[in-house]
Amino acid sequence: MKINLIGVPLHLGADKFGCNLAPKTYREANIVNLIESLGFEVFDCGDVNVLETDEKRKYEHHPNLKYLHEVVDANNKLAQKVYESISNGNFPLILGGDHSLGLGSIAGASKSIKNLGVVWIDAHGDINTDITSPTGNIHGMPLAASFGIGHEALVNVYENRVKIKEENVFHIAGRDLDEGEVELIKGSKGQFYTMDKVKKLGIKNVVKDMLNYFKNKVDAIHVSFDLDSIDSLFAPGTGTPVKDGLSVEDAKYILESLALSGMMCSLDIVELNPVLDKDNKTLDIAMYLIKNTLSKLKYGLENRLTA
Ligand code: 4U7
Ligand code: MN
Ligand code: MN
Ligand code: MN
Repeated sequence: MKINLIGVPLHLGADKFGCNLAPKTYREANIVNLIESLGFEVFDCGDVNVLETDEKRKYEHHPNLKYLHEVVDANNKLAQKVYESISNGNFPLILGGDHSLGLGSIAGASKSIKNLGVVWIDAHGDINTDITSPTGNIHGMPLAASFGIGHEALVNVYENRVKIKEENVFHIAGRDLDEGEVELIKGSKGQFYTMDKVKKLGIKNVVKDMLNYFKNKVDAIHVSFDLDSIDSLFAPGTGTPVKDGLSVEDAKYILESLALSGMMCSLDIVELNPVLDKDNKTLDIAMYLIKNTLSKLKYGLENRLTA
């Protein structure tokens, strides 16, 4: 098994310049060496090609889905790379870029894995639709679209099918949810462990619940980690920072536990905005989390093979 790096220099889903520079920032910080030093073979698949566009064309395709065509195009390309990586027996590490890329990652992973689980770690719900979104930014919609809710252009990214079951979603660290999102969560079959709930239960119990929930339920798990899940005090370098979030050690524990479970098949690290990242604080956290998570992946594979 190799680690496949896939960069996604996309910011159109966030409508804010900066996170498109993140893949380059990770490479300049020697992410390849870091992963190789853990004993992995790394193959860098390079960056997904993002179409050029300009501000004037933001609403060209839909009044409340900014840059719809460009975001869908990037996700179609990403999905194919993720699909190829997993079906070749490798592990894709997707470096964002804005979180609209979750659409493509999940589309690709769910083509290889029949019954895919998704852990979405995020201050935000990312379950808006073109109808509920207060911003029109597609990075606030990918999770809903992946379980079949929202505009058909997003639901049908890459392939015309619903990608995951709503009950296969486990969301952690929500604390900035829009009205429409709160309504959706109320009737949802997914699991939503908001920050309030995390504080009440403690991170160990959250992880215990998560692993129990997925046991005998899914074939593998795609993990989508939005750096804004971490408290903005520690990780200020994201486009939409929110305070009162996870500590770095909480985030590390969640990710390491998933790696050790042997169920994790792919990982997104998204929303690093190098332009806003004072003293590389958020970059350093991202690198630390990637290092510790992947270092547990080997043990996870052994767990899977001997299970
Ligand atoms: B991210 C927001 F309104 N909910 O939909 C929206 F607050 O991928 C923010 O989690 C979405 O960073 C943030 O635009 C998307 C807003
Ligand atoms: Mn066009
Ligand atoms: Mn997000
Ligand atoms: Mn977020």
